Amino acid sequence: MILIYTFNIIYKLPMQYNFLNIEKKWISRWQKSKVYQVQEESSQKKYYVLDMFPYPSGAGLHVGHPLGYIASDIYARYKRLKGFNVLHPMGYDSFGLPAEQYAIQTGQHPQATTNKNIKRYREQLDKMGFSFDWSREIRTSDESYYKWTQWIFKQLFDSYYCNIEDKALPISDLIQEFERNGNGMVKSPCDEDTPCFSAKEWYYFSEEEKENILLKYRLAFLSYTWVNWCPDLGTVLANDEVKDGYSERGNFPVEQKKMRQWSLRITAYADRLLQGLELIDWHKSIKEIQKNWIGKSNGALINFSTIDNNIIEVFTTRPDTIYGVSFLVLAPEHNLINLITSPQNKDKVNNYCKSISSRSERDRQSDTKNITGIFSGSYAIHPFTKEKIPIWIADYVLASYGTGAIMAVPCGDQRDWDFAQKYNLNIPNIFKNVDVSKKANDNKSSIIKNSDFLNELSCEDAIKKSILNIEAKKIGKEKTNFKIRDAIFSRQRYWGEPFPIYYKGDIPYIIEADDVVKLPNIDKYLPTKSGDPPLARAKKDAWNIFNGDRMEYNTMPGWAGSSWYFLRFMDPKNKQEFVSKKKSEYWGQVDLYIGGAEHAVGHLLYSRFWTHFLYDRGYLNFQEPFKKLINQGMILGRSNFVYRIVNTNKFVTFEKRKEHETSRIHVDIELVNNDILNISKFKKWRPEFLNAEFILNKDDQYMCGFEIEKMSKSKYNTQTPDDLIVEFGADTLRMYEMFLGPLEQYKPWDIKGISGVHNFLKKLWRLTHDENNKFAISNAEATKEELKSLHQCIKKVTIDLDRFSFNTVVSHLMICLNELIALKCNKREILREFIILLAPYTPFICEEIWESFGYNKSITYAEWPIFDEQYIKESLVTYPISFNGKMRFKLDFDTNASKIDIEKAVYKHPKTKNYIGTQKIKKIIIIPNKIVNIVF
Ligand code: ANZ
Repeated sequence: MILIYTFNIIYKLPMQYNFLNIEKKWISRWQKSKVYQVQEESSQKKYYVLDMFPYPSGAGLHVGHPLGYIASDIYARYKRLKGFNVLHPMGYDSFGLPAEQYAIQTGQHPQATTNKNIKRYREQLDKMGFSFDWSREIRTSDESYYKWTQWIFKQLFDSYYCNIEDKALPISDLIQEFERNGNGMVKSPCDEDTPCFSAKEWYYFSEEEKENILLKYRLAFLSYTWVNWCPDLGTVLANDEVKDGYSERGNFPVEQKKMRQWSLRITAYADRLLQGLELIDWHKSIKEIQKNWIGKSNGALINFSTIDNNIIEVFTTRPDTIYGVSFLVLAPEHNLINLITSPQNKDKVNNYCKSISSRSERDRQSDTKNITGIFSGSYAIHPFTKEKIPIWIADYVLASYGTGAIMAVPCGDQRDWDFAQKYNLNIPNIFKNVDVSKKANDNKSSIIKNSDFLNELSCEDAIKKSILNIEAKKIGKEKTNFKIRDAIFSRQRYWGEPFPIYYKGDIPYIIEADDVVKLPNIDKYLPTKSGDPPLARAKKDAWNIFNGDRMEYNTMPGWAGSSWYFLRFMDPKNKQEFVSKKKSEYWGQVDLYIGGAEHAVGHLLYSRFWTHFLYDRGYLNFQEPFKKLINQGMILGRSNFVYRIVNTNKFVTFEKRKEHETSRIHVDIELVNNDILNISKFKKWRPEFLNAEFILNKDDQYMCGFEIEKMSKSKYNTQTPDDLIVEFGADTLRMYEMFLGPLEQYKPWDIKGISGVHNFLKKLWRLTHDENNKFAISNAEATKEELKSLHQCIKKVTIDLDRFSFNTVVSHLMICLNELIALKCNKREILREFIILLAPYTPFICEEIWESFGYNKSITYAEWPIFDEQYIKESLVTYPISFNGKMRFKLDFDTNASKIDIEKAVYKHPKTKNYIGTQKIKKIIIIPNKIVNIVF
C-alpha cells in the first residue's frame, strides 16, 4: 500500500481515497478551530463520556489500548449529533512507578520521562481522530492538579464518620461532643484500641493525647498496621497490587511488616458502597467482585469460656450450627494463645506460630489444600451441651477477620471438615463419613438435628432464632462483619503526591496554607541509609513549605490522583476550588465510563468512596460517580516462541521440541513470518543469540510455536496503531477495531479483515467522486428504494448505538452502502444522511465529504438523521382474494391503492370470472391492506 501511494505521487496518477492527506488536514483543522471544546450550556442537555485515563508508559500505545477510546469516541460523537452537549476529556495518570524506576536507573528526573512519554501518547491519540476536548487536559503529577488531591486528603483528615447520621462530618463536631460528653455516646467507626473517656478526662488530656485520640476517628489516619512490604520495590503495596504473594508490577516477593502508615477509613462506607451498587448500571460480574471485596456477613459473636475461665469470642455466620461445634480454632496471631496454651505445648505452639508469620493472609486464604494447625493443649466448654471441646490453632483462621477465632463445625464448613479429617478430630456422630459440608449452605438447617428448637425451620429463621437464644443466654450478640479493610495510603516512593502534613514529635498536623506542597527535588530517588523514604533526602529548603520538626516523607499511592480526576475535568482550570458547585451540578455523574475490568476493586471502589465522601461534606450533589460502566474486553496478541535446549545456546524447531529438555522463550513477532523464524534477524536481536545454533525441521526451517495471550510489550506480540495508520488510515483502523467483535469480549488481534473495512471506505470515496477524483454527487430526487435502504440503516444504527452494540453497526453501514452502490445512488439527499451515520466511526473521511457537500461547519455538530417509518413500509401489499369467504388466489397492490382501483383490478382478473361464472355479485368487501371478499 505504501508502495502504491508513493507510485501514485511520483507518476501523478489520479489519487483515489488519499486518507493520509485527508487525516493530516483534519487533525490540524480540528485543532485550530477547537471544534471539540465544550462549555457549560444550560439550554442544552449534557452527556459525559469518559475513558479511564492512561498511565503514559514508555512503550506507547498498542492496538489494544485504543479499543475503549474508539468506542467512547464513537459514542461521544453520536451524542453530539443527537444534540447533547458532550464532555469528552482526556488526561494522564502521570504519577507512578515505572518513571521512578527509570529515574533510579538513569538519574533522570521522573518528570522528564513522564513529559516525553506524554508527548508520544498525545501524538498517537491525535492520529486516531479522537474528539477529546484537550483544553481540559489534566495530569495528576501537575502541581495545579495535586494541590487539590492534597486538599481532598485534608478534608478526609478533617472528618469522621457519624453512624447516626450515616455520613462524614467535620471533626470539630466530634471535638465538641468530646468536650460535652466524652466519647461514651459516640457511634462512629474508630480504631479498635480507642479508650473510653469522659468529658472531664478529655479536658485534662494533653494536646498529644487529644491528637492521638482524634487520629483514631479521622477518615485519614495514622496507625500501625500489617502491610504488604515489597523490599525490592522498597514500598508498601495495596492488597489489589499483590498477586499470590508477589507484586503485580515487577513480580517481586511481598512480605508482611508492621509499619506506621496513613490509611483511609473506607470501611466506614462499606454499607453505602454496597447499597450504591443497586443504583448504577454496571455489569453484574463487576458488581459481584465489589460485593465480595466488601464482603458483608451477618452473624453473631459468641463467647466460649475455657476451662480456666478465659473467654474466647468467635464470629460465626451460622449460629444455628452451634450444636455441631466440636472444637475451637484461633488464628496463630491471636493474643489469647499465650494465656491458654498448656505448658507442655508451649514450645511447639510458639514454633508453629512463628512459622506462619511469614505467610501473608492472602496466601493462607487461597491455599485451602494445605491447611495446618496445632493443638493448644487446652479446652473450652460448649455453652449448650457443656461438653469439653479442644482448642486448636490453625493457619486457615485469619487474625484480621471477625474476632480471629472460630467455632468449628466440621459437618457444616468445608475447611473445618478438612481440618477435622486431617487431625482426626471429633466429627459429631450423626454426620460421620457423610460429606455434609455443603448442607450448611442450602436453605435448610436440617444438619442440626440435636437442636430441637431449630428443627424444621428455614436456614434464615433458624439463624434468627438462635441469635435470640444466644442473646437471652447472654453468651453473645448479633454482629455484622465486613471483609473490606481500611485502605493503606502511604507509599515509600518519590514520584507521587506529597502529603500536606508535618510533624511535631510523633503527631501529624495538617499544613493549613492554601498552597500546594510541592514535590521537592532530591539527589537520588532511593531510600535513605536508615531506610526512610526518598523524600527524607530533601533538604529543608528544598520544600516550598516546611513546618514543624519534619515533613511527611511518604507520598500518596497511585490511586490518589485517579480517585477524583473525573471531577476535575468539569472545571480543570479552577484555582479556587477542586470543582465549582455550578459545574459539578451541570455535568453531574459520568454518563458512560469505559475502561478495563482490572480496576474492579481498586480504582472503581476508591473513586466511589471519594465521591460519597465529597457528597457528605456538601461539595457534590451526587454520590455515585459512574452511572453506566462498560468494561472493554482485551485485544489479545498472537505470541511466538522459540525452544532453547536447557543450559545450551541451541534452539530446536517446534516439531522436535519434545525430543529435548527445552525452555520456551518469547520471540518478537517482527522476527517471524507465518511462524517461520528469520534466523539472521533473530541472531541480531540480542547479543546472547549471536552465536545461537539451530536444529531445523525437514524443510530446513525453524518453526516457532504460538499462543494467543494478552497483548503486551513484555510478550513481544504487540502491534502498534502507527504502522496501520500509515498503511490504511485511522478511519479504517477505528472501524476495524469495532468490527472485530462485541466491545466487552476478549478477542485475538487479527489483521486479515482490515482490508475489507478499508475497501468499504474506498467504495464510499468512489461513489462520491468521479474518475478525476472530483467530488461528484447528484441532486436528483431519491427513489423509494434508496430511501428505504437509508431509513433501514438509520433505524438499525440508532438502535444498536443506543445499546452499545458497536460491532453490529459496522455491518449495517456496509449493507446500506452496498445497496446504494447497487442502486447506483450518489444522490445528495441520501448520502448526506449516510455520511452523518458513518461520521462517529470514520470522522476524517466523513468530514472531508461533508466539506465537499459545501458545509463550512464541522459534521460534528450536524443533526442525527430521523428515522421515518413510512420509507421502510413495504410498497406492495398482498391481498388474499376470497369468494364467499373462501380464499382462492392472491393479488399484489400498492399500499396506497384506492378501493376503486382494487375493485376494478379484481373484477378484471380472469380467475374472478371462473369463480363467479354467471352468478350476480352482491357486494365486494375491501379491508385496506388486508383482504378482498366477493359475496355473490
Ligand atoms: C461456624 C460455621 C458453620 C461457619 C458453618 C460457617 C459455616 P464469611 O461468610 O466469609 O463471613 N470464620 C469466622 N472468622 C474467621 C476467621 N478469622 N478466619 C477464617 N474463618 C473465619 O464467613 C464467616 C464464617 O467463616 C464463620 O461462620 C466462621 O465459620 C468462619 F456451617 O462459624 B462459621
